[in-house]
Amino acid sequence: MVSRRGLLGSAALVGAGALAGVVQSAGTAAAEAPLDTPFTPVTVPHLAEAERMVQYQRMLAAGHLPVGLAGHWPLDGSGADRSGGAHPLTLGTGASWTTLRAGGELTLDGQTGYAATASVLDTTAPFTVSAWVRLAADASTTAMQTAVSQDGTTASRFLLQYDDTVGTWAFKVRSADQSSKVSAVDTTPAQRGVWTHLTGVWDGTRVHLYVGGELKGSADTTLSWAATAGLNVGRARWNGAYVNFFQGAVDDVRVYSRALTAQEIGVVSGKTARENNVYLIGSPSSVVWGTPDDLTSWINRSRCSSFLTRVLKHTYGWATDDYFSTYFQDTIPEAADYCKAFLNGTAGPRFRRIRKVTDLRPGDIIAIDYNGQVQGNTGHIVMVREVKGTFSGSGVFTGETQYAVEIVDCTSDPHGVYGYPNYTTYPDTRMVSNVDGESLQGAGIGHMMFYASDSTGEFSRYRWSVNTSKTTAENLSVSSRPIAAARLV
Ligand SMILES: [Ca+2]
Repeated sequence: MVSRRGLLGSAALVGAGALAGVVQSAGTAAAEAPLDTPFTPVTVPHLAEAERMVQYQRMLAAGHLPVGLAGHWPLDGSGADRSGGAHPLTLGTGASWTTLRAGGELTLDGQTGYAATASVLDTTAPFTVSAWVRLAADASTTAMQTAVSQDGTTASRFLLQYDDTVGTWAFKVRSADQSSKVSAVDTTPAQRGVWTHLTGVWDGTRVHLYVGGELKGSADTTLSWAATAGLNVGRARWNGAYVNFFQGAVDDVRVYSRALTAQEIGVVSGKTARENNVYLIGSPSSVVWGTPDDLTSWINRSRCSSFLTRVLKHTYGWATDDYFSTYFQDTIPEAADYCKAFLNGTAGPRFRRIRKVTDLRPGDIIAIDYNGQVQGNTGHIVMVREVKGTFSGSGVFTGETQYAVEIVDCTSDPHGVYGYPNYTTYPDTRMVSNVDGESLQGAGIGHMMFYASDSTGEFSRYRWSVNTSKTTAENLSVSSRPIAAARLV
C-alpha cells in the first residue's frame, strides 16, 4: 500500500497533462494499472464510492491511456520514461526543470536547450506524439520552434512544432532526403504564455494535428521511413544539424506506436476530463459511476450538495428521494439545508450530529451555511477523509484551535493556492497551477481548515484552505456562517 502522503505528494496534484499520473506514486513504473490506487483504504462505504469517482476523474485528468504507449515522459523534475520503455531523456545545456504548474515541467531557453533519447518509435508504422507546450511569453514569433521530433541523420521524420511562417501550431512529416514535407497546420494563431496540448498522428495515409484535443488540420501522406537517430524534445534536425530550438516549456510528452482515435486524444489531452468532471449550478446534476475499463464512462456534473447527495443515494438503500423529502424537504438538499438539519437534529435517523472537531472520523459530513451572504450558493458541504491534526502557522485566532482536515468534495474552486509554501503540505487534487482557468473543477480531494472553540471543542470557524488569509477568516466564524457536522449511522 502506498501512503496517503504519496497520494497527495508527488503524483497527485495535478490536472490535465501536467499530472504525470494518478498511479505514478504507486511506484510501478509502467504498469499504469487502473486503480492501482494510492488511496488509503477506507471502510466507510460512501467515502469509498466518492473516492472511486475522484480516482477515475484523476485518471482522466492525467490522460490515462496505456495501450500502445511507447514512451511517456512526465518531466516532473526528471527525464524518466514512465512507459517502461526505458528511454530516459538526457538534458542538454539550456534545459532546466521548473514548476510553473504542479508536478513540474521542462523549460527550454530557445538557444541550445533540449532533451534527447534514442529513437523510440518505428516511424514506418502509424504513430502518435503528444505534448503539453507553452511558448514563453517573450518567445520569438519569427523562428520555427519544435517541441518534439524523431530524427534521421539528415532530417526529422516528424515535427510537432510552432511554425512561424503561419504563426500556428503544426505537425509535419518529412522524407528522409528532405525533398518532401507534408504538414497538418492549425488555422488559429498559437498563443504565447499559454499551456496548449498538441497531438500529432500519422495513420499510414494521413497526418493529423489536434490542438486542445480537437482536430485542427490534416493532410495526405504515405511517407514511410525509419528515423533512427534519436527522439528530441525542444529541437529538430535539418541538413544534418540541430535547429528549431523551442523557447518555453514542454510537459508530459508521449509517443504511441499506433494512431490514436479522436476520442482517445480527447482523453490524452485532458479534454474529456474537463467535460466529465464539472462543477454545475443551475442544471440537473449527473453523477455516474462508470466501468473500470472505460474511463470516459465516469461522470460527475454536480455541485457540492448534489455530489454528496448522489454519493449517498448511490451507496445506501435508505438514501431515497423519500428520505430526503421527508427530512430535508428536497430530494437534493442544498448545503445550507444539510447544515440546518444537522444543527436542529431534524436530519432523520441516519444522521447523528458530531459537535467536536476532534470527534470527526473518515466519512463524516461537514456542512457550512453561508447565511445568505453568497448569491446563488447556500453554502458548502464536504466529506472528511482525515483530521490531520492541529495547525498554527497562520490564521491563528485567540481561544480557538485550528485543525487541518483532508476532505472530498465537489467544487469550482480548489482548496489552496499553488505555489504558496503551505500549499504543498495541504494540497488539492484539482489544482494545476496559479493561472486562472488551468485548475480543474468537480470532485476531488483537498484540505480545509476547521477551528474548534477552546472552551467547548465545538466548531468555531473555517478557512477554505491553509492559504486563506486571516482577514478573510475573520468573517468565517460560526456566528456569521454556521457549521455543523454529522455521521451516518
Ligand atoms: Ca510534468
